[in-house]
Amino acid sequence: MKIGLVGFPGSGKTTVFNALTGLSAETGYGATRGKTNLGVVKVPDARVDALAKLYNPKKTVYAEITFCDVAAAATPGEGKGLDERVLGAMREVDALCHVVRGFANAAGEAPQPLVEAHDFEIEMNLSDLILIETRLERLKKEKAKPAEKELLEKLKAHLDAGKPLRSLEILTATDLGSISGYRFLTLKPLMLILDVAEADAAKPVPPDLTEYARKSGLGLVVLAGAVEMDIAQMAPEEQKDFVASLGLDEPAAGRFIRAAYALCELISFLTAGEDECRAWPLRKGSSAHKAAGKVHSDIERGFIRAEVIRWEDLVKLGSEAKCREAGKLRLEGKEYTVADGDVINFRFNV
Ligand SMILES: Nc1nc2c(ncn2[C@@H]2O[C@H](COP(=O)(O)OP(=O)(O)OP(=O)(O)O)[C@@H](O)[C@H]2O)c(=O)[nH]1
Ligand SMILES: [Mg+2]
Repeated sequence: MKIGLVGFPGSGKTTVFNALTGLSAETGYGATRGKTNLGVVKVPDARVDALAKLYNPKKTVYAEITFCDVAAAATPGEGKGLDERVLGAMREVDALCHVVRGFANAAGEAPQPLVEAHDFEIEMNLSDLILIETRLERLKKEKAKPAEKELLEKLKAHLDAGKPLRSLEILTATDLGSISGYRFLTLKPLMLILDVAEADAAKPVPPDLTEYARKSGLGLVVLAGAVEMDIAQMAPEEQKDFVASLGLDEPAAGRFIRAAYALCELISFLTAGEDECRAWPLRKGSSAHKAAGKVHSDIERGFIRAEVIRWEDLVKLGSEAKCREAGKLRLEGKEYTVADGDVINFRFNV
């Protein structure tokens, strides 16, 4: 899963990228011009921590996602818009996190988060519209594919009304399949990240931005990018003390990473034992059979049963045997829909 950090030039994308990944890509307005930074991050997971405490395993493995700091516009001073190359790079990712500037920049410009969030949505909307119009022009000449034409006309009307495609509820799975090749920006899951100055980290989010996010059904995370970037550079022990001194339980980056993970419609199922405690990413709504395939193709092929325990029960009762005694271990078949936080032991035969 690749999640794009996107936004207007100088909005704080690379700063947030560093805060999330602990890397030190060059920041500063224009520093990322022509470059794309990539970083893999572990998804913090208290359930994995709790299981690892119980089993003391040789290996502890967290789920991972990739963040991509999508390069800013091509030339400095070109204005605030997004160029084709940036829009193209945005099409490559699975979900978008829009980094909105919430701090006064070096030029002394006050932040205008609501304007920025809205303008960015318009840029994406226009970009999708242009794709559709180009395609419709071609279809007109070909005089074929009436179904595709009809569908694209519907999408166009929705975009013309200023609405993102993700809010078009009439799309069926078949529709979505047939348009997946376009990689429409306004169809991708989207979340807002407001990058604020340190002094504003604990202040309430501007109500107009909260309202905008609520109305558009978008997640919203507030994060003091510059401080979080410093935190990410610290040794773990130092990090803990510093975060506590700010009055937080954990770095905001952790909260954000989990939100981005959920944005991609991913859940985690867990496996636990003396060898390894591990979180496995799985698309929400997937079957136990599919989950088995994540662990190993042999397990998928020879699937017999999934032994499922809720992680809370396992941690509370202390062992699989105790869970079995207490009736907290369930036997599930191939079709069982895996839930977030299920600890699964697959029985298989090859
Ligand atoms: N005060 C303050 N400054 C910040 C914060 N986040 C970023 N900045 C500053 O804003 C400038 C731009 O930040 P970047 O993270 O490089 O922004 P960007 O979106 O990657 O910029 P481009 O790649 O040019 O589009 C840098 O000088 C940062 O130090 C913040 O939370 N507070
Ligand atoms: Mg940058």
